[in-house]
Amino acid sequence: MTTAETVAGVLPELADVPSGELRVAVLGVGMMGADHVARLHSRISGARVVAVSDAFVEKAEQVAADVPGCRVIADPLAAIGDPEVDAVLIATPGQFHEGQVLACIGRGIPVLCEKPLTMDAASSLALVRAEDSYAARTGRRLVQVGFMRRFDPEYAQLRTLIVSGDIGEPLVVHCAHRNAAVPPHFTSEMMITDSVVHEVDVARFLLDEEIAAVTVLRPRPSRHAVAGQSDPLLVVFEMASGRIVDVECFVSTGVAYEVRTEVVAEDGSATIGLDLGLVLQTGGSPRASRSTGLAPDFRERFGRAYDIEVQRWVDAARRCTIDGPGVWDGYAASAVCTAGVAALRSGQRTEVGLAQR
Ligand code: ISE
Repeated sequence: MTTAETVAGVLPELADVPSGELRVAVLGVGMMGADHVARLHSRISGARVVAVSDAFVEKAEQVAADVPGCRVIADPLAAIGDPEVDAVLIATPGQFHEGQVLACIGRGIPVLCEKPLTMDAASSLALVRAEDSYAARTGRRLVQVGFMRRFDPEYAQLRTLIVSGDIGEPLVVHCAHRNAAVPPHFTSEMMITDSVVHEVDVARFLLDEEIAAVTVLRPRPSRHAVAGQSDPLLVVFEMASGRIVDVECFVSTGVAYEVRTEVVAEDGSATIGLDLGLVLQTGGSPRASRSTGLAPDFRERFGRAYDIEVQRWVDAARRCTIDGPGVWDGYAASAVCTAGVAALRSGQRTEVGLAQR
């Protein structure tokens, strides 16, 4: 059987595509979107970028010029509606995600949406409801959310270790999320919605339960912090079962991109993100592989995770499904961030009100 026949048997939209490749439109070609275009073009199999869209048309033209056959479609909704587009990767600013994801659900095509799913819990819930109603009619899920850390080999190894029970019941998780620098428009609220949002997903992914309440502490700000910003922040998640996850979010360290996670469990602890591989401490001596240096930014630190994420999304889209965090995970993260922003502003412990599924 040729690839085209295999795929045509599964995803009806690909029946007319001679190569059987998934024809992807990438919306938003800033730093992350341009990185995804390059990834899809050069490292991912079974897909090709046929259209790009960006508010800055010149930028879109520049990116399209490197991809043979790629068109610039200025209006993102027109790109979603284009009959030669089978799937969409959204990397536009968060405020545009709701309408764009809704349009993909409306057309019944798979979408990988970069985080955050939307800017608040209510709009994310609207997407959950829209996809649920599509799934009830067709049995298909369409929306995958770009929490790439789930695809990072170290995070995957850490989760496997927890699930194995070898370190016993996890009790506390310590996360450090440090960026060397952020742009001047980056507010304290964005530290929650743009940075800590990854730790929200990590906490839910590693511990397999929801976050019940959030508290945000503001230590004395660094003199390097963007004016008016509380940097660093200390964010505490109370998990539904009573475990605690603490997150130090510090986005103007001037050092490097450092994302670390330590799980402290009843019979040992394990740490990732030290550039040492997974470091396990269980009564014997710590075990670690050798260090190779710190990554300057998230594209380098999580490059492999992004490659795995996008390849698995393409493979799944060709089989009419998703393979990774879905719309509920995006909604849960939005709900925690909405509570987190309220906690940041009020200084009070804030409960997360999750809707019923
Ligand atoms: C950025 O948007 C990301 O998603 C990075 O992974 C995160 O570490 C950074 O803080 C965010 O600004």
